[in-house]
Order: sequence, then C-alpha cells, then structure tokens
Amino acid sequence: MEAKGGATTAVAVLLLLLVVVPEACRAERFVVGDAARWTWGYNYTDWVIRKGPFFQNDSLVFTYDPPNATTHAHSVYLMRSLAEYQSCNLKAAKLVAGVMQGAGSGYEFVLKKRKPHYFVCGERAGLHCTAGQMKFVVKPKSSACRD
Ligand SMILES: *[C@@H]1O[C@H](CO)[C@@H](O)[C@H](O)[C@H]1NC(C)=O
Ligand SMILES: *[C@@H]1O[C@H](CO)[C@@H](O)[C@H](O)[C@H]1NC(C)=O
Ligand SMILES: *[C@@H]1O[C@H](CO)[C@@H](O)[C@H](O)[C@H]1NC(C)=O
Ligand SMILES: [Cu+2]
Repeated sequence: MEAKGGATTAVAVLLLLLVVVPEACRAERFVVGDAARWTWGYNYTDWVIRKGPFFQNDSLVFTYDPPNATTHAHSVYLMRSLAEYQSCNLKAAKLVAGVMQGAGSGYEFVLKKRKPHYFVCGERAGLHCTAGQMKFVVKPKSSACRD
C-alpha cells in the first residue's frame, strides 16, 4: 500500500514537472516602461534592473504615440558600441523603429542575440537620449531551457 502511494506521488510529481517546465522556457514579452511606455524622462535603466534578467528570444515592445502638434516624436535606435551609447552619439546608430512605428500595439523587438543591445531614442539629435534619459542596455542570457 505504501509502495503504491509512493508510485502515485512519483507520477504526480512527474506530471507536475511536465506541466511546469515548458512554462519556464517560454520567451516573455515586455512592454518597455510598462504604463509609462517609451517617453521622455523615465528611468529605463531602473526599469531594466527591476524587470531583468532578460533571456534570449524574449521580446521588448516599444509603444509611443505618433507625433502631432502637441506631442513629441520618439523613435528607437540601436547603438553600435558602449562608447556611442554613453555619449548618445547617433552617427553610426541603426534605426530600429521610426516615429510612426510605436503606434497601436507598438513595435516588437525580439532579443535574438546574446550580446549587449544599446537602445536609445534618436530624436532631437540625441537630446532625448541625454537629457531625456531615453536609453537602456539589455544583455539577454542564454535561454533557461538550456541550463
Ligand atoms: C536611474 O536608475 C539607476 C538604477 O536604479 C540609478 O543608478 C540612476 O541614478 C537613476 N538615474 C537618475 C537620473 O535618477
Ligand atoms: C496628440 O496626440 C495625443 C496622444 O495620442 C492626443 O491625446 C492628442 O489629443 C493629440 N492632439 C492633437 C491636436 O491631435
Ligand atoms: C530562439 O528562437 C529561434 C527561432 O524561433 C530558435 O531557433 C532558437 O532555438 C531559440 N533560442 C533559444 C535559446 O530559445
Ligand atoms: Cu524620445
């Protein structure tokens, strides 16, 4: 009777693992800034610390309104190096999402590579990156599935 109970428990644990493990491997989707979205003056470095770690194949969703007479434009660029990120020098930056692309459900960027990603807003020749603090670094870890 006791052995049978043990076997039943083992089967129950196995079933639980089968249900729980694939869940832990699934890539997650993060709205950058949460309710604040992608905007001037929010501390995205702090957001990354609170939300991380990020894993390969997780995605970041940038949402921001298209510009009009009363609102400012935003955009998303990737810097090529830490030095360019720190100085907000956009000369060699790669455009990821233009001023219209954050509308609606936003622009989704999948973190495919396990390298540092230096995200910045490219508006006003770097002013949104410097004074506006619209910048953050994410370095995805290898997927939890492979650990
Ligand atoms: C933003 O948050 C980071 C991490 O918490 C902190 O080190 C930094 O001083 C903050 N920046 C400002 C301007 O408050
Ligand atoms: C500009 O966009 C904002 C945010 O989408 C909206 O609340 C506002 O009504 C718009 N203003 C004009 C003049 O269209
Ligand atoms: C990420 O997704 C790609 C394409 O779906 C897949 O080939 C790759 O194995 C995934 N990598 C990880 C670490 O999950
Ligand atoms: Cu901006």
